[in-house]
Amino acid sequence: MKLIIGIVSREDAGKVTKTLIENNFFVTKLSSTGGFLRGGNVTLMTGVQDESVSLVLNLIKDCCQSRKEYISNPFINENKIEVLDSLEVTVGGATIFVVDVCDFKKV
Ligand code: 2BA
Repeated sequence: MKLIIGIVSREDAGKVTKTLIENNFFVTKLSSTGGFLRGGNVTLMTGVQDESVSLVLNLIKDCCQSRKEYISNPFINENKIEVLDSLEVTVGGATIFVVDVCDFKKV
């Protein structure tokens, strides 16, 4: 068994969750925050049998778009606030970890 941990944008999370449920997978949604952009994203956890991993990865991939985001970080230095030039980063589709599960129980 594997635990698939997918970090997706908030815009894509609803579609990913709906698709996984429609395909009879269990999913848990956690609100999360990206360390770099410090913006909200969503972390999805799905426990699946090994043979379903590639299907789940494809379902997530099909629902997630990569998009450009911009940050203009206020930089605070000796009580002066300067706004750095806006920085463009490409975010996603999805960042996915596939982890071995050594035990799984529902009690
Ligand atoms: P954030 O940390 O907010 O990162 C958003 C985007 O900023 C990243 O998109 C990447 O394009 C850029 N970025 C992040 N860290 C950077 C750095 N140190 N230098 C330059 N650019 C950087 P994605 O790679 O698609 O990541 C989207 C979100 O997935 C991340 O949001 C983070 O929440 C998560 N993530 C990505 N890689 C991860 C990893 N190795 N471990 C844990 N979480 C990860």
